[in-house]
Amino acid sequence: MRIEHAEVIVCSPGRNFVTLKLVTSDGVVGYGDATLNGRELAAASYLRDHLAPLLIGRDAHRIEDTWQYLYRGAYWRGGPVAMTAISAVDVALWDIKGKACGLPVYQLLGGACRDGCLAYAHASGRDVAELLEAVAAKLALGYRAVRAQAGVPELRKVYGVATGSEAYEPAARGARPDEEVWDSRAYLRHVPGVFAALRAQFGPEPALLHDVHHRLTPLQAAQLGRALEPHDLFWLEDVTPAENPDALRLVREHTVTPLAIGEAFNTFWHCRTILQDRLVDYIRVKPSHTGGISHVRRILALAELSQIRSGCHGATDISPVGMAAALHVGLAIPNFGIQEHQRHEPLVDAVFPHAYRFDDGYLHPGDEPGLGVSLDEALAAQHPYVAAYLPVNRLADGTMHDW
Ligand code: GCO
Ligand code: MG
Repeated sequence: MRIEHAEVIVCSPGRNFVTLKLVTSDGVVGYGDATLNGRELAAASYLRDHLAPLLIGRDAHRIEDTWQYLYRGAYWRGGPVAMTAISAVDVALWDIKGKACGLPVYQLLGGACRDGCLAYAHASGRDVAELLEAVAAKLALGYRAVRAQAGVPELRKVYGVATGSEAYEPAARGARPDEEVWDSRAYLRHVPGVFAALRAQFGPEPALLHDVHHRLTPLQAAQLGRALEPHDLFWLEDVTPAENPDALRLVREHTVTPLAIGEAFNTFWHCRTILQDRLVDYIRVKPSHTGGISHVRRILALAELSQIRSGCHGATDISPVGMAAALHVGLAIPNFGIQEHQRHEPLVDAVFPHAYRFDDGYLHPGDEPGLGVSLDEALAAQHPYVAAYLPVNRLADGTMHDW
């Protein structure tokens, strides 16, 4: 079964997605997600101009060999653009293998280790009252775990907090990124009270998560972790900038609040120190940006040896193809932790009809052969690419800040 056709489809049904479509000599179609938020066209070009021509004529069943060929074969290894493109090829080949065998991908990965994947929803509010309502709404939908983000009184706008009645979307359409103003001290003063209010309202049972988006120094992160200890967080995410795992050592020494990191990692090499030294409790690598199902599976197998669990990134920029891939892995690994579930808008679900489903707090990938996701190409074509960016973050004096 040879790969006969490789095509990159960029569409924007409300937000941008890059999808790889592979077709084999037997007519089997496989999809992979190559969406790189705010840098979509770079990943599309890497795939279209550099990888697609290498795929034609290859044996579609040789998933691992193709991964090695694309990763080791390139002198310029790693990085988000290349790894997102390789991820899409890998995921599309697992989709094809599943369809060729008539089995859902999770069966090829060893079969289900659980009945469903615990999911966490997003809730946010410009103030605490609004956040309490948003969390109550997610619990009413059946979620047992909720990520809570709140506006900070001194700050006009905070990333991760919806500005109106609509769910927040990480990237905003426009030719340049929006600029937000950040103040770590104001944020640190505010957050512990937010979680005290959430526990007072909802009691000890719901799992509560919080995302810091890489904005603190190690000492500030340690202070926050400690201040949140009485409120029993499921995890505190991305407390310090992602590229420096050593920053987490100091955080770890001073707090027992569980930590998560990894949504911006693209190979095992970003994870090595963290896994070896057990610097976090949850690792957020996912098939879409971290080398596909093949590479994520390896990282998570190593994580298991350090009692670290998975917590796959599942924001709206992970397409339904990427979500399905994460769910097949999540169902099959022994050390699954939790799956982020920022729901897509109905138009996205219409462009990518899928078998995965949410029920009573858990996601299940479904039992269709392959990933169980398809692409309505005619509908996708009605929604062409629109430039959109994640915001940038400055301090009050104009200094650029991490996020
Ligand atoms: C999360 C996130 C997202 C990311 C976005 C980047 O869901 O945990 O941090 O909002 O910033 O997915 O592309
Ligand atoms: Mg995050």
